Amino acid sequence: MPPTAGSRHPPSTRVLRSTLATMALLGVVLVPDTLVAVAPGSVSGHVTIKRGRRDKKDRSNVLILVRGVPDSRPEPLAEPTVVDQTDKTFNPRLTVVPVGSTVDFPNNDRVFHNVFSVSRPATFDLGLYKSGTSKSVTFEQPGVVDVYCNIHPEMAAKVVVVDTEHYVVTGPDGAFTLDGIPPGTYTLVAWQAHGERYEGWVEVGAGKTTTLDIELREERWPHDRHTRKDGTPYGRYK
Ligand SMILES: [Cu+2]
Repeated sequence: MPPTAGSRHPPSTRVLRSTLATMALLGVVLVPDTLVAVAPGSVSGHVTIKRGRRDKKDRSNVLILVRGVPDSRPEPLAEPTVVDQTDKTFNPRLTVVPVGSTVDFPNNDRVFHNVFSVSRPATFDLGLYKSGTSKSVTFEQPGVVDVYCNIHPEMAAKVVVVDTEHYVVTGPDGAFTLDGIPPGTYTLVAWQAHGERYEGWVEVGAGKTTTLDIELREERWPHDRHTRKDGTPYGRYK
């Protein structure tokens, strides 16, 4: 006879076992909320960069990020970050921002510039603007955004928009540490503006640090050819 609703009979041992097995499969933990929090882990390591046969001394500007961490959407930067234009150069050439952040592009040069991008994550044209003025872009989509000037072909910068809070950009020593990652198996990406990238699994244990050394090969900067904002090649200019 099937049990009726409201039956006082406890479930059979077999039913209880299979329920527990299902809960285990679903990752349900039968402990009070205060005990559920699992100690986060870390990933740390070093990046080395090969240029030709040599190890590059400056190992900065490699973006390291961990993909696939649940609930890892970042907060936008509280204040805009700045990509300056001086001596017909963008400075810095690489900027990494969390999605939703704003970047200011002040013109501190003696000449006019026209900052634009035709990259899919952010297409914009700030138009010609003079020394001492500034324009801004808010980056809403993750991805790599190539920023150029429509007048000066040698002006090139990249804004990388990330949709995780688990990222860091290396300094000259190439060391990196990412803390506060919940235990799990994720994809770790090491990306540089020009050259090889690395992508591999990383296992993060509760309260543990996973170490990882990465070697990347660099290409020359800038190696990419680009057109003006309307798709035509740059002509001669004075
Ligand atoms: Cu320019």
